Amino acid sequence: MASTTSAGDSASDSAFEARIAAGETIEPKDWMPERYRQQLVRMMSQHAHSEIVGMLPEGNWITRAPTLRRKMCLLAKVQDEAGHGLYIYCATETLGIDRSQLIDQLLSGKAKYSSIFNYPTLTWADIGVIGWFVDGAAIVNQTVLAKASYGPYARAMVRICKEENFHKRQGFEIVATLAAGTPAQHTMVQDAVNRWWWPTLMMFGPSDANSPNSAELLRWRVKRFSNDELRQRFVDLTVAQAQAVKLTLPDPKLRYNAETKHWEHGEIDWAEFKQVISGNGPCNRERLAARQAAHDKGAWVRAAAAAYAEKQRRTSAAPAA
Ligand code: FAQ
Repeated sequence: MASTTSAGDSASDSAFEARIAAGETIEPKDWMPERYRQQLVRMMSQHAHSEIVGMLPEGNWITRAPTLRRKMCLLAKVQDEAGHGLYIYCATETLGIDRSQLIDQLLSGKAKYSSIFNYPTLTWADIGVIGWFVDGAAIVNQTVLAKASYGPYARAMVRICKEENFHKRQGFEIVATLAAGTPAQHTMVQDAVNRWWWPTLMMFGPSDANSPNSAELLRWRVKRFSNDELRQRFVDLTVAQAQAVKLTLPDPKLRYNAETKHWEHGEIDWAEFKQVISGNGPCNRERLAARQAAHDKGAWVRAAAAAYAEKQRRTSAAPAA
């Protein structure tokens, strides 16, 4: 478990900052400032919650996948997301917080999860676009987090990114198939692109000028690039992919700047983002209600585990006959 001491221990603080500056990896038993620990618990638990809540919009389509192959891919993808959530919960527990506390924070609304999972999946094309955009954005963000200063988080990201690559490919394949299909299929996938583009850009978080956590996280090398830098990287990668499948990104201001060699995009609707992260997005209530119902249904498992642990404790405490 992580060890911290109260603020003001400047020798420990300086030694910690020197380790970060030298690019060292911080491990659970190493000393760390309490604030570093808290920031990691916040960010990692929100990430874990996102993976788990993120199963809901896609899980909704498993029974309606159009072919057996598509169903198998989607099933595997959704199961992978569960695994990602579990790795990241385990990594967060190394910081001295229990998973049940983290789940309570999610269910009480204290902890956030990614804004993107509060939008509905209206058609099969949404499943393709989620793989392409949402997993594509997650890869851009998480490839960098694989170099984060906290070892357990960074290591979890390595495997997760490998799986996210499969997720993105299966999504892009669905999109490319629909885009080259009948006019009705092309219209359906263009509609999904129109609805998911802006919410995907919001996944990267508020603009740098309005990102209260970034300075600290960048200084401690948890984040290696800012929210806007990663968002830009995603836009630059995705424009060419959209062109390849003849789909239009819904931004009339999108234009290539030959000097900066970047695609400039229009203004993000930050009012919508604020609404979604404050619990008022299209599906926030539905998502939390689904998580709460799953949690309630699992109560017997937790009770059985607690009873078994109690039995083990009694058995090991009893004197040998
Ligand atoms: N949604 O100061 P910053 C995936 C909050 S995984 C909701 O910039 P920070 C895989 C932020 O928490 C997707 N809230 O914060 C998959 C903070 O509030 P707080 C999840 C957001 O931490 C695919 C406040 O705004 N990935 O997709 C969002 O420096 C398909 C101020 O923001 C991760 O979690 C948002 N989009 O930067 C699964 C990656 N953005 O806590 C299933 C790890 C910001 O102070 C299906 N996380 N907020 O109350 C990160 O990289 C960072 O935490 C950011 C936010 C970039 C998300």
